[in-house]
Amino acid sequence: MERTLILVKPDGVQRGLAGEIIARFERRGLKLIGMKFMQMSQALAEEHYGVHKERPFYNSLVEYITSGPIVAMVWEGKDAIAAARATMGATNPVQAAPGTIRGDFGMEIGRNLVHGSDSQENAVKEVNLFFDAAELVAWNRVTDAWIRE
Ligand code: D4T
Repeated sequence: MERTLILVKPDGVQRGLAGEIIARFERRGLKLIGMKFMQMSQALAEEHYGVHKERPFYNSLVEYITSGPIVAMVWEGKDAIAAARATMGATNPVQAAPGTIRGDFGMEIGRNLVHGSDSQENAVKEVNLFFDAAELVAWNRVTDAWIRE
């Protein structure tokens, strides 16, 4: 079972799309095990996007992600990382397929609405960066038998 960190970025919240975005992961069959509404500090943003520090878009990326509240979530499931990224669509919304979050709601890479972990290693790091263990909830979902074989 994998876990992935998903963020509804500030544009998603400001545009009133948080519920719509959350619903897409929920109805896909991923299981929500942690969620908080928060504003990212400069320090948290710099750590989260540390891998992009030398890239030309780094400063605008940090400015964007700290510019307003976000919804941070942990979703769990078999192949959760790949499933969530497929639901999100390509990083650049212009290239994202219709039916994906970015393909349905986005126009620019710098306003791409959601973040999702891109590997198991990064998922573990990112979940730990945003959540304490006590903030994650282990629960039985009664519909699991109809979602997983
Ligand atoms: P995130 O991390 O936001 O889920 O995006 P991805 O995992 O899909 O894409 P990424 O790590 O390659 O990029 C991180 C973040 O930087 C923005 N970005 C990226 C940008 O503004 N300009 C660019 O040229 C690139 C490559 C978008 C996502």
